[in-house]
Amino acid sequence: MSTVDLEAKIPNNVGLRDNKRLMRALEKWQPQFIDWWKELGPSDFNGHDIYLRTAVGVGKGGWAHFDYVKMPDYRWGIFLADAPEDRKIHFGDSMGEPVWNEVPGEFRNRLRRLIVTQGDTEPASVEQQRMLGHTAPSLHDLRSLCQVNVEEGRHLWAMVYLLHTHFGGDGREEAEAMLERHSGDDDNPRILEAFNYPIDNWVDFFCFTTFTDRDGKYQLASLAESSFDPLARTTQFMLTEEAYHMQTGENGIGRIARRSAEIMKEGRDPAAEGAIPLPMLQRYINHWASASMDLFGGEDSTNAAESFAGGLKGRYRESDGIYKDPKALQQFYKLEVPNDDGQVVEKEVPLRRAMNAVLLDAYVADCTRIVARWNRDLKAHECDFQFKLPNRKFNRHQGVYAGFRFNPQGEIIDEATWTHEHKNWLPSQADRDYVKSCMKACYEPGKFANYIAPPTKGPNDTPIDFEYVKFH
Ligand code: BYC
Ligand code: FE
Ligand code: FE
Repeated sequence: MSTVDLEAKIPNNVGLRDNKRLMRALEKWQPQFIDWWKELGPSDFNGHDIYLRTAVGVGKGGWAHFDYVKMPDYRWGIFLADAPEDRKIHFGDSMGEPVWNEVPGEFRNRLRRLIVTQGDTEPASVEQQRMLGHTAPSLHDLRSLCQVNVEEGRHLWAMVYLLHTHFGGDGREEAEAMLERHSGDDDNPRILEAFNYPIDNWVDFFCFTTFTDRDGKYQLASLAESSFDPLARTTQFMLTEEAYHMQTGENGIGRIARRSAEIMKEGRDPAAEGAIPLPMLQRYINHWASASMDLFGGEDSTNAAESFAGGLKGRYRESDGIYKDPKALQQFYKLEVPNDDGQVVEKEVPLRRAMNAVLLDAYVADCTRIVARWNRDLKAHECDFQFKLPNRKFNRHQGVYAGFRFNPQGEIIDEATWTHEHKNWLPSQADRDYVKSCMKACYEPGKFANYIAPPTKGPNDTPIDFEYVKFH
């Protein structure tokens, strides 16, 4: 078991005290991070006392502590999950060899690229969400937003730790660049597309935490299989925090849908009273589900093949031994690919090159379960409307379906049909204006904006009228 040092300037279980050079480097980065938080984070809520969870260790059960804290005073720590000392590489070309504690030269660039890409998404999401507190539908939701934001900040710390510790001077430069790229910036945007889209209302936020944080879950899970042990253990621990982010999204969309269903059950129209019509909610789901599917990269990818071969990035739950061929050299993946004649044909791709598609399969199955849960709740409220996860071919900007038009059912369509129909499938300006008009802050304990039902329970067994955020 690792020892946790909570007294240190940067709480950690990585023995920072014994590595003065690293400690100094990170202590130099810390004020830059705080400056970034104050400038580009949820800065208008920096003076509030917020009931937040802080990671304080990695043991099962007791890993977190709840208390009131002002966000800039949050104790962003560096934690690696415990792992067996003799862990072995369990997939790819080097199977059976001991895992690495240092970065092998041949994989240095590829690993750095993966870590930087992962790290970049974390502050990006905080930037995207920075104004949302002003329209929080309740104190409960305002707290959730702040919780998600501080933890994404910690995830940035997790990646910056790896860069500083294992990548020398260029790692330190990459750490600084994390605070220089900005979401939506014309000249220096965030790396992945979805992290440059605005999130300025709570429908976007709950869709993002449902679908985009869930991409985070699958990417982190595949990095948690890595042969580079520090990366595996860091991402393993990040997953414990991620569960709450996805729950925030799933519950948020579920509560908005339930509120609309309640209004409809009484024979009234959600659109007439500032609630969200369900077909409109479906369009936001379509937008964020498809944008999040793009985050898996191309379905046929040599990058993915090399990351797998090198043992840098495995499949979802690779270490559970659920795959027949841990080297993935024998099999092919049947991929549906559009050809130039506008037909979708099946192509056999060597399995290693299809690793992004394999991970996307696991993701789609997971999203399908979430949508089914929303639908069960709608049924329970005597509502006929049912949500549908858009087909993975719909509205894609990355991978083999990019550049073609598909409807949400996954049928290929021509440009004219797209032009005519897309406003029924993706949020239109009118939708955005309407949703914006519904966003009204509700800061009274136990009260909720009209478009959203209360949650069934609060975090850490708190009652729903708990004063999650103290305004002074
Ligand atoms: N947008 O070979 P390809 C999270 C680029 S979310 C823009 O097909 P590859 C979180 C790609 O970089 C999880 N560019 O894909 C959630 C490549 O460019 P280069 C984040 C894209 O490399 C919520 C080129 O296109 N973690 O944690 O096999 C809140 C060809 O790509 C996109 C990770 O992403 C895109 N969507 O796979 C907070 C894990 N997709 O290199 C946090 C680390 C692809 O030719 N990253 N491109 O210039 C990876 O594993 C891989 O980089 C990707 C792409 C899965 C993203
Ligand atoms: Fe994260
Ligand atoms: Fe997250």
